[in-house]
Amino acid sequence: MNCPHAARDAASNGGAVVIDPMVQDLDGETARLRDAGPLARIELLGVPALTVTRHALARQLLVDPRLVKELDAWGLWQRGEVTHEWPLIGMIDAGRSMFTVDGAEHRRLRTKTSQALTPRRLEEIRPAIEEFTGELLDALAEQAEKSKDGVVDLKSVFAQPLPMRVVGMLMGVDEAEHPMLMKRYKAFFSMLTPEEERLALLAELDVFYAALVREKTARPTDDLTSALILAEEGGEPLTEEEVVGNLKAMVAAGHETTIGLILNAVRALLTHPDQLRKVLDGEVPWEAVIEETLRWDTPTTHLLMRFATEDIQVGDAVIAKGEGVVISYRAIGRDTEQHGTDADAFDITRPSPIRHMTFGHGPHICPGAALSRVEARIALPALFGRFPGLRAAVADDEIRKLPVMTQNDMAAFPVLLHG
Ligand code: STR
Repeated sequence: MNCPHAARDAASNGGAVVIDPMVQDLDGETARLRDAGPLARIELLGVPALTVTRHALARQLLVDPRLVKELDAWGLWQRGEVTHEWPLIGMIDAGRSMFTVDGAEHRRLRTKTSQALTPRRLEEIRPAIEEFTGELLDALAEQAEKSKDGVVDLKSVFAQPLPMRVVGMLMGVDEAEHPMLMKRYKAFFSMLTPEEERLALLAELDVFYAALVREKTARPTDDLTSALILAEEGGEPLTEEEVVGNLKAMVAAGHETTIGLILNAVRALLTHPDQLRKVLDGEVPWEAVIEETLRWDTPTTHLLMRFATEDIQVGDAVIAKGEGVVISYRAIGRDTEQHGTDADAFDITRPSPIRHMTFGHGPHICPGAALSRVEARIALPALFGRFPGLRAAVADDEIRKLPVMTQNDMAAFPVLLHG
């Protein structure tokens, strides 16, 4: 690799937007990306890529079969200019699963998971999600009681454990393992984690998931992991590697992204009290809060990565064969061509339905979309119902993002439960 971790300025890299690993100014960076055009040049820790910053272009490229997930199609990887030393490689080289494969094989890997996550099937687990929510609201009250100033971290006590419990239940991961998993994923996503440590923790996770898959093979239960193992009549069963790949994709995606949805919605409502009033008065449905949060403050900032298998003409520009293409969902949510000149404003009264693209588009569209909506639809009204005086314990500009390049992660969200 040329100049791996050096943050070069725009002048020395042909005007590419350098993505800040410390995430010091997410709104500024989102605006710069949008201003850099529909297909912007970016630099990710010294590695050049293109990124899509417009809704319409993403809609087109996300169904283009010339863009593939297969890492071996990446020119920089073929030439050894990107290696496992690049801190973001784990976002792409995540094992064989529905996240990393295209075409007919992708359908084979994905079908069972998407069937298990339809709104109808999710009705069956709604009572369990409500129960987890109630328990975690109790935990919030307890923690606030214990702290001398009444301040409690809404992230670590509520928004983080809830999605972990839900995806854990769905996939059959024992509750005793949840703290271990949350700790490892936190380190995986953080740019401050030393590279050896990141590689070691991924290896440990692989050992853990492989053991779980073997256990479920020996003693299947009624979770999705067991369903993925069991051969379909007439169909080609998934290999152990494929089940492990899907399992880890589900756990990583299922808990990481929904934390952001819940926290960003609470933050947006607390900083827009007039809109919170409308929701609590029943004038605007919770669904509108959820969809507007998904558009305005996307849990995923950038999704890595697809590769061009041939030259692709895009307007006057060309995505050259072998180039890497990122999808910048946060910029896409703020696309003025799609959402109007006030795209930067949080407004739950926008004409419905809000056509955002936060769950992606095309064959890889998020299979967990309905699940995350159910979780947020339960968690948000329950939280504000139990603590109507909920407010932030720090000024909004004191809320820090974690040093995570691809995800929109708050470090913590200190709140007071009673206004
Ligand atoms: C994290 C590391 C891992 O072991 C497996 C995966 C595959 C699924 C990925 C996940 C990753 C990172 C977060 C992703 C998720 C799919 C959806 C989620 C990209 C690489 C989003 O942020 C949209």
